[in-house]
Order: sequence, then C-alpha cells, then structure tokens
Amino acid sequence: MNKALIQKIKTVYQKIFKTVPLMIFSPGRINIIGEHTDYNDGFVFPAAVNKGIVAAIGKSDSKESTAFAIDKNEKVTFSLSSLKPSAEGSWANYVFGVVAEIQNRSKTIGDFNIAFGGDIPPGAGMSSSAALENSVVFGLNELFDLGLTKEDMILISQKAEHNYVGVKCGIMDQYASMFGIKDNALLLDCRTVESKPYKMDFKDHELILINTNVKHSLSDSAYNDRRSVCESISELLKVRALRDATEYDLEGIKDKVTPENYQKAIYVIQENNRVIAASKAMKAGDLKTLGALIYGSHEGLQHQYKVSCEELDFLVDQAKLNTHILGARMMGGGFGGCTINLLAKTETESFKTFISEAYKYKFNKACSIYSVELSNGTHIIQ
Ligand code: GAF
Repeated sequence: MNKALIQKIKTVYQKIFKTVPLMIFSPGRINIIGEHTDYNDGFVFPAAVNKGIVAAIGKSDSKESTAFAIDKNEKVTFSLSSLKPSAEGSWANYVFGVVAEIQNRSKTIGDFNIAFGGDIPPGAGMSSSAALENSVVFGLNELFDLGLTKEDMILISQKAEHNYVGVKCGIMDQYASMFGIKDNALLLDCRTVESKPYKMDFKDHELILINTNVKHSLSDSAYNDRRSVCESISELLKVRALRDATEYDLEGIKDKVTPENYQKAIYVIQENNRVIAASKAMKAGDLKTLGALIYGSHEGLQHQYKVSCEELDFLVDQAKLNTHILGARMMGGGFGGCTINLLAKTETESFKTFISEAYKYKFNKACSIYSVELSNGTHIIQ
C-alpha cells in the first residue's frame, strides 16, 4: 500500500477539519477475463489491487458536509437534506450518489467531512470510481453505525453510479473492490453475487498493465447502449439475461436483430464461456490456454462487441508479435484505459522498453506501465 499517499491524505484532512479521521483504503481492480458479462448476469474473474483510493472521513459538527478531492484540489460543501446530482462528469456525484442511496434505504446519517486521493489514474479502466464509492459507503457505515453488510454496500455503490453518475454498470467493480482477497482473483457469478477465490500463481510469468492514457469520450453512452442491446436481445429470446442463452438459441432469432447486434450477443455468450474455461485453465496451471482465452477475449471486444480503440488494438497487436507474451487484451469498459498482459518474467523489462518506444512512435504520446499486487478489499487503515 502507498504509505506516502496515506500520510498525505491524513495530514490534509487534519489540517482542514482539525479532527482525527477514520482512514479507509479501497482498492481498484484488474480483470483477468470476463468483460461486459457482469450486467448479463454472467461470470467475471477480477481481483482487487494494491492501488486505489485512500479516504479520510469524520463527523462534522457544522450544519453541512464537505468533500475534498485532494488530487484535483476541489472542495464541495453540501446539505444532506437537499442532494441532487452535480454537473455531468463531476467526481462529486460519486459521493452524493452514495449518500442519496443510503438515505433511500431509510438509513440516517449526520453531517460529515471526507478528503480523498488515489494512485490510479482516472480513465485507466481500473475502477477508481467503484473504489471511491466503496470508500464513502464503508466510511459512513462505520461512522454512523448503519449496520450495512458488504453486500448492501456494493449495491449502494452500484446504484449511486446508475442514478447519479448515469452509467448503468454491472456489479463487478464494486464487488472486486469490496471483497478482494490478497493474492487471489475471484470467479464471480454476477447473478448470485457469490464468488470463489483462485490463488493466482503465474510461476515464471506475470501480469502487467499498459495504460494507453486515452479515454475516448463516447465511453459512457456506448456502455449504456451495449447494455440495452443485450437486454433487448434477452427479451426477444425470452430469457432473464444473456447468461441463459446459447449460440444455438441466438440462431433462432437471427432475422429479428441487426447483424451488428447479433455479433454483440454472440460475444457475450462466448465471453461467458471463456471465463469458465479460464478459471479451469488457471486451476490446472495451464497458462498457455489461459493466454489464448485472453487473446480471444480481445478479439471479441474489438470485432464483435466493438468497444476497443486504435490505441488498445495496437498494444495487443504488438503483444501478439512476441512469443513470450501468452495473452493480452483490453480491460474494463473499453474505448481507452489499460491492456492486461500475461508475459514471461524474463521478457518484462525488454518488452516494457520496446512497447514504450513503439507506442510513442505510433501515437506521439507516452503509455504508462504498471505492475500490481493482488490485494484485500475495502478496509480500515491506520
Ligand atoms: C465497467 C463497469 F463498471 C463494469 O460493471 C463492467 O461492465 C466493465 O465495465 C466491463 O466488463 O468497468
């Protein structure tokens, strides 16, 4: 965990609010495989990481609440009794949304102050937003003794994102951030919202993330659009969600959907199967198969689900040219953010140098490369 970040957040909080805060770490996440399957009631394979949001939170004895985004040096003061969404794209919506959803569950909170910062760049596709939502709900639950379970808390975080941020996300990010287990990835069934931990030992291989450092602006509307395509196809198929459909079922309604949407539904069905296959490969220590499934996932996201972008495709294409890289794919919602790469440890340094130069040459822009450790979910820190 980032000790300097924790110290900074604590010091800033104490300087402004003059009290000793409760400190919380809420991690971001990676996802080994299973993209856009969560809102189809399907399977995903994420893990919490040692990068995320650090929040300092405490009760306020004034008649208002304050949230301070330290990295942006922006402060908002608000009243708990008259909450409404802030401007589109504002970080304040993650805080307001969580407060509003707690109130919707008839839980009472008092005024509070929160200051937070993080070490995941926004737009990296590592879910700094779920980490922030979880840190707020976790902190408020502790401060005001609300008696919420972790399951309640992630549903509150998810609803905040739906109703205040406007992204109709699934449950993967909030779940992974809240329930993460050190050194493990979680095979999560997004229908039952139950997971099975898998110890991640890649032996002489490792995962690295490469951030394109781009986030194309249509990402939120395209996300909601994909979700509604999946829901309308489920309706046509008369199933609860695409998780319940097979490619054979889909064949039966082929003439009722556009070829583009047909491909999107096929992608979801295939990706769901890939997740199960990947968890089996992981268990068997078969990294080659795991890597092939990861490449297959990208292929589907690029050509069928169409949520990739030129920068992500370039990084994956370059990875494919290197025989020491077993798999690479875009991670998260798409249209920017990171790729996740499974590569031989002996190759890491030279690939980092190669890909940094190649990316810079192609896009006249730097990529960023991260190694991450798999970490525990949202928790109190000292
Ligand atoms: C975003 C969403 F928040 C998740 O719920 C998930 O759908 C993901 O995109 C794509 O797999 O991170």
